[in-house]
Amino acid sequence: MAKTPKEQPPEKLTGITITKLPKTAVGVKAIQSALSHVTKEVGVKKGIQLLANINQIKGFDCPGCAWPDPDEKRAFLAEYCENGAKAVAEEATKNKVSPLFFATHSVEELSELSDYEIGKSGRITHPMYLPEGKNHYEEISWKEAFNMIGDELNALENPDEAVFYTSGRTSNEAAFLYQLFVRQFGTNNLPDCSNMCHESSGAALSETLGIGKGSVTLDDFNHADLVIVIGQNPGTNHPRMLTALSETKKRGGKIITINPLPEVGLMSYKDPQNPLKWIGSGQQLTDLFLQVKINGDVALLKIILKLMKEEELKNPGSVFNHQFIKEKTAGINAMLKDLDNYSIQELLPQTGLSIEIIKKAAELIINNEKIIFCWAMGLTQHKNAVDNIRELVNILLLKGSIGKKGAGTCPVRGHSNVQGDRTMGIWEKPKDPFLDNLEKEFHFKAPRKHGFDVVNAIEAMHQKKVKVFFGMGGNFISATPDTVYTATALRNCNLTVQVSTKLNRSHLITGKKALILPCLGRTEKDIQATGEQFVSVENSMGIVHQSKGTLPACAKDLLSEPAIVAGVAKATLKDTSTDWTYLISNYDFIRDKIEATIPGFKNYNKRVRIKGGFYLPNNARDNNFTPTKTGSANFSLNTPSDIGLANNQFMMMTIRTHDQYNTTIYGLNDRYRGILNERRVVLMNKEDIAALGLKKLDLVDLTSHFNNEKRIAKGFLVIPYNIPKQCTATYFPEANVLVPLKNTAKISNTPASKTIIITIDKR
Ligand SMILES: Nc1nc2c(c(=O)[nH]1)N[C@H]1C(S)=C(S)[C@@H](COP(=O)(O)OP(=O)(O)OC[C@H]3O[C@@H](n4cnc5c(=O)[nH]c(N)nc54)[C@H](O)[C@@H]3O)O[C@H]1N2
Ligand SMILES: Nc1nc2c(c(=O)[nH]1)N[C@H]1C(S)=C(S)[C@@H](COP(=O)(O)OP(=O)(O)OC[C@H]3O[C@@H](n4cnc5c(=O)[nH]c(N)nc54)[C@H](O)[C@@H]3O)O[C@H]1N2
Ligand SMILES: [Mo]
Repeated sequence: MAKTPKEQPPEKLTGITITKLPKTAVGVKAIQSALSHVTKEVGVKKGIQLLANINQIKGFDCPGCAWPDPDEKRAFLAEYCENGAKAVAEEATKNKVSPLFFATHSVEELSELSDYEIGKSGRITHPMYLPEGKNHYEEISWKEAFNMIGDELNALENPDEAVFYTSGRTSNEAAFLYQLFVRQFGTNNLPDCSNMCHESSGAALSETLGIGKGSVTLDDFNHADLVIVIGQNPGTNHPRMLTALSETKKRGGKIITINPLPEVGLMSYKDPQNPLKWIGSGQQLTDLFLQVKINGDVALLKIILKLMKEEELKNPGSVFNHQFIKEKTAGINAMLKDLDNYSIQELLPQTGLSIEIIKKAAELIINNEKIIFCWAMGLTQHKNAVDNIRELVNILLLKGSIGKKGAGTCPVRGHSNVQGDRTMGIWEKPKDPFLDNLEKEFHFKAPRKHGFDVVNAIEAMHQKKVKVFFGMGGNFISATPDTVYTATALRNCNLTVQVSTKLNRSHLITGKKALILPCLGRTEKDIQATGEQFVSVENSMGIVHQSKGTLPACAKDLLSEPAIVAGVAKATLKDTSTDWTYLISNYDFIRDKIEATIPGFKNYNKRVRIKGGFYLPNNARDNNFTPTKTGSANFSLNTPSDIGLANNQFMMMTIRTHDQYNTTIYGLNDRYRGILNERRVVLMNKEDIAALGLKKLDLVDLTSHFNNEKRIAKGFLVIPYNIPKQCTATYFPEANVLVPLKNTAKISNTPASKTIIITIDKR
């Protein structure tokens, strides 16, 4: 009988080095670091070929993040970015995971490796099958694999007993076909990584502005007076955004940063596109840094709103944009009145800031009109995450800072096509008009009952209500909260299927039976019956454009994601009238169907071939808020955090290092934070360390507290760091075991992975 594989990386420490914090981000060091990753993974020649093709008009879309490319100017090394280069190197690696690899390594043995080591094993080359009770994957043919999935799905009592997860790299074409198959099969169980990511932004923005996406374009950064970057670390996670921020600065705009950590990338930066600037001290980006406490953002924004109101009462017309408010918005009086329910005195301790520095921020907001708010996971992964985002919308609405050049909302998306996947219908809560269109075009009855999101899917698997899990990309066990609980949930399934490029822990924590279906990556040529294909993706600013791989497939048995969906659909659906073989023979045919069912894609095949792609319609950008329930942009009432910490408790946020892509660990260095060769660390304030009687590099165990439940993660090194008191930081995914499944954001149900209450015990 096989032993149970480990759902978590081992506790093993790797030999930490602590360095001084670098003074600037990017510059020569970044180029060196990228080149070393690329040459290690793919060699010099292929490396240069790859780097020259990232984000070029005719190349592939960088799988690194969803930040847009400039419409016109692109340098030879494209929109060069260290972490983009690492993402590409990771996919194009020479290392292969072959049937022989699986024959010589048991699942249990592989699970003892760290996530870093698992990922470095390489690209999966053949479809693989793990039979019940066995500890080694075996090779299986595509036909047998598809039939097994079809049989298992058709044996369910109800289509709602299966869930179909998507990670955000899947192309528009693959995502559209996938949701079509899932809905023809009969369920809306389409959870996706968005549920753990920007779902809170979508919820807040739809309610207040009538569109779940951001409103700004890249060009708006050239016109903004003030950019506020809140809850985001672009130096690591969206490095190309630093170029846009630097443009804002060059044109005299100001930048406010709101973050518990002084992230190096936001503080100072050297333009990688301009070698003359690689030497010297770099450009200072942030003008005003507010080192807020974790989850103190609503309190902070509320104080700013109160200061704005106060000033407006003193000098009517000096702060608020009355014309905009009158013509375009609803609910201002209730919002202003609600501010009286809070006093600055009471709000201030939650922020950890002085009133003087908040006044400086308020002044910048009061004195400028073209304001952009940028944010990411620092706002979306809290219990009151939707409040965070609605509160910043309140500020923009008071100023009329939306729907005009140089102003608006900028939720910076994570995965490179996470926004496109949602546009294509990857959503557990589809709207009726979308389903109506699908029914009309494809002649079937679409399910109307809303499906499971990520958290509810885990719950349902745990309760054995769901028996088949299908993952289109991603790494479900490591990306989701509550690792131990989620592992039980996955193990309860009869069959788990992963469509993947690289080996990850989700291939090791499986249902009774498991399949791995290896697919082509972004960087690779996709050849179908009518020849070479390209796919399309939508970036964070709603531009749809082409992506075309340039490398030969890393193994001959790989299929594209659309071909895998077609294979599963044909093996599962008995009476489908959709011609799946025809649709995948030429992706233009899939795009024709997208055009027929989804608004904004008129002349898709023609426009996607235009250099740089095309913008999707965006009502907020056009200063039109009629799609909201009231027909106007809505002010909202929001509540600060209600979490109280006991004396010995700390707030913990789980964040990314500079050397990872979500659960893919590129390396062990967090260079910009000066922490090298170790991931099991807890960043703490010096005074807190002293108060606990601890010292630098002590080994501690972390316990999280939720309701009356406790979760433990063992073996972390204490790192003194510039972080507010009672705040701590650990890295995702090592700390996910501490994130309680039910500790989620109101409305969006996003796991609150940045507000975990912990206690810290010395070993
Ligand atoms: N290289 C690289 N690029 C990536 C990714 C990656 O892993 N690696 N992941 C991609 C994905 S899917 C996403 S969603 C994005 C993630 O991009 P980010 O959201 O930038 O990623 P996180 O590391 O989660 O960082 C959150 C930031 O918010 C701050 N923060 C945490 N809590 C709070 C709070 O309560 N208030 C405020 N104001 N700030 C807070 C943290 O200090 C940190 O700087 O990046 C995408 N791009
Ligand atoms: N504690 C904590 N948890 C978090 C977060 C956090 O900040 N803190 N962040 C959350 C966020 S924002 C997100 S988006 C999720 C991420 O959740 P996921 O998207 O599920 O995770 P990834 O690590 O991005 O997935 C990596 C795997 O995707 C596969 N892959 C890569 N490229 C392709 C491809 O082109 N096609 C296919 N089919 N597979 C591919 C590879 O096998 C790789 O191992 O994690 C969430 N979890
Ligand atoms: Mo994300």
